[in-house]
Amino acid sequence: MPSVIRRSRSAALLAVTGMTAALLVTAPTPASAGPNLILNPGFETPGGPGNDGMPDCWKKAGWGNNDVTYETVADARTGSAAMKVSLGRRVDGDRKALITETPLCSPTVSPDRQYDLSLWYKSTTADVSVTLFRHDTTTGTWGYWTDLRTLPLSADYTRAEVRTPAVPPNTDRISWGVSVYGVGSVTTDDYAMEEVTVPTPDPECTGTPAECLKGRWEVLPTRNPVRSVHSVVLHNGKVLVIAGSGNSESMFEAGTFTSAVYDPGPGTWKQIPTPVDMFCAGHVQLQDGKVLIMSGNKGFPTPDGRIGYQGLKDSYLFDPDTESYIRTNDLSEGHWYPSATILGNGDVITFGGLKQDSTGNVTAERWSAAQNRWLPTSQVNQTWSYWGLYPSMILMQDGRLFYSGSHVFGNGTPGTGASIYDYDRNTITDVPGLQNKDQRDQSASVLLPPAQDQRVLTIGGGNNESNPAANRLTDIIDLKEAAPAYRPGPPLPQGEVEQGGVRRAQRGSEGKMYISAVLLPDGKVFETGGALHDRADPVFEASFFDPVTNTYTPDLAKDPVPRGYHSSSFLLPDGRVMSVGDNPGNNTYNHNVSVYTPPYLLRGPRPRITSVPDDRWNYGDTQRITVNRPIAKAELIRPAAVTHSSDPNQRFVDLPLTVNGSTIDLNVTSNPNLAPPGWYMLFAVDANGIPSVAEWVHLGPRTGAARHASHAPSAHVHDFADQPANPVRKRLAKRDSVPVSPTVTGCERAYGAAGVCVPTAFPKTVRATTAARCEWLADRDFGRLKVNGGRDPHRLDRNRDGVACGKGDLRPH
Ligand SMILES: [Cu+2]
Repeated sequence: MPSVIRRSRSAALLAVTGMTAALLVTAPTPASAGPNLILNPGFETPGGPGNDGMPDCWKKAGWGNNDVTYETVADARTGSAAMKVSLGRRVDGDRKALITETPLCSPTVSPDRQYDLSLWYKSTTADVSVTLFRHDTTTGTWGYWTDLRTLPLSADYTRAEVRTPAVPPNTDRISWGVSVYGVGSVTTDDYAMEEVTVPTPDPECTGTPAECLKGRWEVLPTRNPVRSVHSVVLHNGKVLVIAGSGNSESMFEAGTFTSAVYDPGPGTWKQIPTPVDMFCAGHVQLQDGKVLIMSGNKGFPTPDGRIGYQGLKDSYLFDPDTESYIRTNDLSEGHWYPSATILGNGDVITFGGLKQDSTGNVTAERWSAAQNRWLPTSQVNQTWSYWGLYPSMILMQDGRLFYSGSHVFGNGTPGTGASIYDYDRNTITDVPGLQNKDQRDQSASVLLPPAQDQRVLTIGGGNNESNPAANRLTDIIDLKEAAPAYRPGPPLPQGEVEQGGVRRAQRGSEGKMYISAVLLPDGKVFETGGALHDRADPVFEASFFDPVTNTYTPDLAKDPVPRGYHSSSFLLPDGRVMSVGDNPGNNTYNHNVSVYTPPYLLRGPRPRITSVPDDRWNYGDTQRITVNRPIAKAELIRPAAVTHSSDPNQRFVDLPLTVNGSTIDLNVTSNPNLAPPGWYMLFAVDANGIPSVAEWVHLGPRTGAARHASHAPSAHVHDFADQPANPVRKRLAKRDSVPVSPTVTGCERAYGAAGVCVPTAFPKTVRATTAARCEWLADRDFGRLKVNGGRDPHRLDRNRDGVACGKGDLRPH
């Protein structure tokens, strides 16, 4: 049963038949798609002199080392002309007939709208994709936008159709064509492009009016049984939380290491035997759904302040089926606070952190998916660079890594604070524009939806050593640019800060560190939690960032539980967001768990995915699902594996649609770097932004390891970040490590047990007197603080009785 949209499109195509001039066809049903926005859609109008032999409003395009011929042929589906693009010899690159990028020829579009594109084709190669370009109104230039789908081999004319994602901001026109990147030919005819209007029921508020605007929080009746620092959403919908010692020296000494699995269905927790102190390890989901955990805590800092935290070399897999840990081979060195990024072939790359002796680790580690083990250092490309702690390394669509500048503790890296690392060439290039790079400690960075747009947002941060008020800076970078640079975004909205039990509105440039940023199925980013200072002064504020408009929606409902250091928030498969943890300077831990219901779940019935016949997907697939009512988009969201505001693998991969009523064909990217192999949540979302409950699908080759991503032919990776503004960084000589101050954690070890964190620097607003400092500590429930090692750098033990802030210390001296 054809839908309204279907009918009007067939009508438009019928009307194209026999046309000989650039034409506009009006759809018969205004409730549905509009006119065909393509001029000369069937190549019937020849181009003038100077159009390089191409039909009117079409041009030759492409790049690379290959032999191409363009022919206007009589072998048309309708009319008397079609376009044949043939690739002979090919080393690299692609060729296409592209809509001429002039105001006359290229279709006008509006940001946030979606468009249905279609054409007829026959082919002798399967290395063919529909490629889009966009005209940016801020730069006045054309650039690559996205590849929407691949076209299967077809000897006879067949119709290909695909729905675009929402048009990005600052876009007024687009151009598109069929890219050929394999040897063979593709003949195309009868292009069409129509604006999408998806009929959806009027949303009806099922909560209070305020809830329908701002969403609502609930604090769960059950509490988190462990002092968890790490949260991983498993492919069975359960949540693994890992504490290890949970930053408790006494638990460390007792060898009490914990983790737990939460089952959102019954709302139950199960404790999991935990072999080592995985406190401040790294973690990432592998392609088979197991969680790879690397490093952890080998030892707490010594009381004399000479040695800081020490990193384990141990590594484990967590198996969601058996809910147990399996030991792997060791890392070559310890990495307390490592990064962990999964690559397009399923390998994992890890940088940074502290070694077994508490020095800074300069060795990169690589987990081989094929060998199921960590590779020896000699088999891993090394730059001997120190990337700091939890450096946020995001996989780019061409396989390079973008270091966003988000990190944990202290200053940013030397240079601009952000860079691109090319593993294959083993080069690092600084990227400019990150604001205040030395105050991005525990900022949050996310690859914005959709991943195909290759834009990264970095929010807030502070500096736990100098301890300024955390900032509200926002930086956005478009990695598709030839010379990408961060540009300032809108300031983070402000909320209320609680200081020593007193709440007040934030002011001036006050923002947050310890921010959680969660990608939602409607394509927005939910940011929540955070604090103003080093492990102190929680900020109650939450907002949405919309990547289409580049704006925040401020003043959402606020998590009633403070969520500062060692907190995390993550998307559940039902579309809600769960938040756990808070570990302030006095080293208490908040075991309350809260769950946010976004407004999209309070606006009437949700669309439902009624069938997913195949849950094992491969790259370049077209996968058919059915839904119970019209949807506007669908996507894959990689489940969270988050700690310390950092989840560089979090991504939202758009699935361009081919819609036929309630049957939807999903066009899966052919590029593993856009969606590394593994389990994903599949959401279907209606035009009101209401998502379905997720279905779990596995993306990746059905057997064995993924073919090496860089060897997969790809239409469009050539013009990404290939003309960087900065030169490649000078190679460093081989070295063992870099010195890292034991105070990197922002804690003065002269006071209290390890894990307790008297700040190395008090906030600027605290006067430099014993009384003011002791009052600040008392207001934050630090309790009795022993003075360690006879040092008293903050002058808190004036009477030298070995206890800070005692009565005798506060009397005038
Ligand atoms: Cu930590």
